[in-house]
Amino acid sequence: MVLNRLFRRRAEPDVQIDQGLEKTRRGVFLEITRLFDRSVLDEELYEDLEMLLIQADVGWDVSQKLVAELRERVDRDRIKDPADAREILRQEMILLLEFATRNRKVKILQRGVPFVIMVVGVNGVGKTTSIAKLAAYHQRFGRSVMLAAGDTFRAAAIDQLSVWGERLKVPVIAHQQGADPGAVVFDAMQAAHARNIDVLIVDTAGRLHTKYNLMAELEKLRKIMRRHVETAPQEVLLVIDATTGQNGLIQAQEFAKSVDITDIMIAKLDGTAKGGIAFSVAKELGTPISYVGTGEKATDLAEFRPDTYVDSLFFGVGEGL
Ligand SMILES: Nc1nc2c(ncn2[C@@H]2O[C@H](COP(=O)(O)OP(=O)(O)OP(=O)(O)O)[C@@H](O)[C@H]2O)c(=O)[nH]1
Ligand SMILES: [Mg+2]
Repeated sequence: MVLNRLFRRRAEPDVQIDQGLEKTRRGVFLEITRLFDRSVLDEELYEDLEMLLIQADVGWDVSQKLVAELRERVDRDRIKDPADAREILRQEMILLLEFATRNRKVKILQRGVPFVIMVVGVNGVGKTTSIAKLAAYHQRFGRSVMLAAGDTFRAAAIDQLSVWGERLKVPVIAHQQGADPGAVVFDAMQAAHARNIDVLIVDTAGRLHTKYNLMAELEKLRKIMRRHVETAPQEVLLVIDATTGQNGLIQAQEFAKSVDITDIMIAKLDGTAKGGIAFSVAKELGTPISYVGTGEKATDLAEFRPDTYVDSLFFGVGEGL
C-alpha cells in the first residue's frame, strides 16, 4: 500500500481558517479534489490541475513548480493511484508553505519593555481592522495593549482607530489630522513606558512608496521607536488583501523592497475564492506569513499554520478524506 507509506496525518483544524477558506475550498479545490477521482494519472489531469491552481491564485510559476514536482514523484515512485498523487500534492503544498515560514522568529516579550508592532501596507488592504484583531489577540494572552494613530492623513482613519480602542478598551494615542506621525509615535512610546504597556501597535498611512517617500517616513518612525526601545519595532507586519490576488502580490513586493518586513498578514481571506494567494506570497516574498484575517470582527484572526491551511483547502472541518 503506497498510501500508507505516504500518508501524513491530518492537521489540527482551525474553525477560523476553515471559514476563511470556505469559498476557495468549495470552488477550485473541490474541482482539484475531483480531478484525482479519475481512474488514471494522465497528461490531461496534470494540465487541468495546473489550470485550476492558477485559477485559485496560486500563481503561474508556483503552479508550474508544484505540478512538475508532482509529476516527478509520481514517475519516480511509480505511483498509479490518483488518490496517492493527491496526497503527494497535499504534502508538497505544505512543504512550500513550511519553507517560507521557517524563518519566523520566536517573539519574546520582556516585562517592562513594550513590544512594538508597526503595521504597514497599501491603501485599504485592511491595516486598521487587522490592528484591532491583533489587539484582541494579544489581550487574549493577558497582555496590556495600546494603539498609536500613526496614519494622520485622514481624520476618518484616526476616528476608526479610536472606535476600535473604545470597543476593545484599549488606550489610543492620537493627534489631529495632518499631524506629524513621528510626534504621535514619540508620544505613544512614552505613554507605553509610563503605563507599563506590553504591546504597542502602530497604524501607518498606506500610501504607495512611489507617491511619497514612504521609506524615509517609516525609517523615521523606526528611529523614534529605537530611542525608547533599542529593538523596536520588534514586528513589522505587512498586510496583504487576499481579494486583490496577484495584483496585491505585486504591490506587496514593491512595498517589501522599501521596508524591512518581519511578518505578513493575509487579510480578507473570507471574501475570496482565491486562497491560493498564500502560496505565491510564501514563494515570492519569502517573509513568514503569521496571521490570516477572516472577517470584519476583532475576533476574526487566525494564526497561520502551513498544514492547517492546506488541509482546510482540501478537506475542511468534519469532512472526510
Ligand atoms: N471581509 C473582510 N473584510 C475586511 C477584513 N479586514 C478588513 N476588512 C474590511 O476592509 C475595509 C478596509 O479596511 P481598513 O482596515 O480600513 O483598511 P486600511 O488598510 O486601514 O485602509 P486605509 O487606512 O484607508 O489605508 C473595511 O471595510 C474593513 O472592514 C477581513 O479580514 N475580512
Ligand atoms: Mg487604516
